[in-house]
Amino acid sequence: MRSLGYSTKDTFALDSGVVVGRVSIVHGAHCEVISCDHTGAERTYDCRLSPHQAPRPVAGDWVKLVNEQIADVMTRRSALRRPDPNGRDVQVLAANLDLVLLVVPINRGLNIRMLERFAIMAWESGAQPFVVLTKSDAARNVAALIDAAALAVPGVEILTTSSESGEGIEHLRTLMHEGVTAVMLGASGAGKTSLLNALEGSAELTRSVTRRGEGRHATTTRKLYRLRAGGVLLDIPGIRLLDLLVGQEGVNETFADIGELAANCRFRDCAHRGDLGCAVEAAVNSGALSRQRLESWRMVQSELTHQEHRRSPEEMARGRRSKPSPKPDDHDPDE
Ligand SMILES: Nc1nc2c(ncn2[C@@H]2O[C@H](COP(=O)(O)OP(=O)(O)O)[C@@H](O)[C@H]2O)c(=O)[nH]1
Ligand SMILES: [Mg+2]
Ligand SMILES: [Zn+2]
Repeated sequence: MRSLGYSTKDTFALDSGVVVGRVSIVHGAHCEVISCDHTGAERTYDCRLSPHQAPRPVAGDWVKLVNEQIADVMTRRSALRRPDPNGRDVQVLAANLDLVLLVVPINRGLNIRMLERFAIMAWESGAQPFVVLTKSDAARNVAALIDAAALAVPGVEILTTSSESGEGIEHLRTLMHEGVTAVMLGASGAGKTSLLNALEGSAELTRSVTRRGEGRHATTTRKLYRLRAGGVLLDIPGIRLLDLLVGQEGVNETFADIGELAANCRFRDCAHRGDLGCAVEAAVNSGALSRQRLESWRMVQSELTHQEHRRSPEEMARGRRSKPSPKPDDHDPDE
């Protein structure tokens, strides 16, 4: 079970006589479950998904098998979510994660806004975010970009990597030890597959996708890779800014610097928008906080309101009557 990422953080007990497995891929109405018995012998099951199955299993889920079918989905200790296509519901991308790698390239500068949003989504998942700035070999002013990233996601560790030079790869490997389940959150083209190949020391994974011409298919399935370092990596599709789910907790964590300043605002419900005695705006005026940072926070806050409205039709109708809802930013330079 350890080889599948079972960790001390998983709360379910491994009773004898009960077959427990981990979901590796979901495709349509089927999913693949890998189980492992006390001797360490593995077995893969092809399970049918019943439309009544709630919650719907996703990659990373631990499930109980009865008669080779899923009888129960174990309580998730963390889950990465995004809005579903209609924007009203949320879709779970991967479950039971320990580490969310925010994979952002720096060969053409750093997309701060993307980094902030990935961090919000990661914090919301309940797993630990970790920033991986990729393509450092092709980047300029790396030190300045690291500083900018540190301001954008306070308290989150940052690593620069290059799949070309090998920089940071060994460090990454040490994070992905046995019992760790990780996921890479990044736009397509960010260097995720190259990173995985660098970690594993093979070009196997990229090749198999192109050779069989399954590029499109491969991005819609979810996979579970057992890494040589001992951990498990769940593959999710490349994420676009549009796909990001914004939540208040994730915003608070990601903008902890603004939260700290806000404690000194005169009014507890200060909107930091020309309010009397606003400590956040005072910090911008004194240069202690960048104006861009406050702008990011404002944008994310209005997106949060917008997403909440979309999930509640009555609220949305009410919002339409009074004022137009702010539009989320749907610009994604990588797509
Ligand atoms: N210079 C440089 N290019 C990279 C690096 N990693 C990936 N690339 C290039 O970036 C492109 C996208 O990489 P890929 O791993 O497929 O990104 P993915 O879509 O996130 O899986 C490819 O052309 C890679 O060759 C790197 O460390 N340095
Ligand atoms: Mg890829
Ligand atoms: Zn204020």
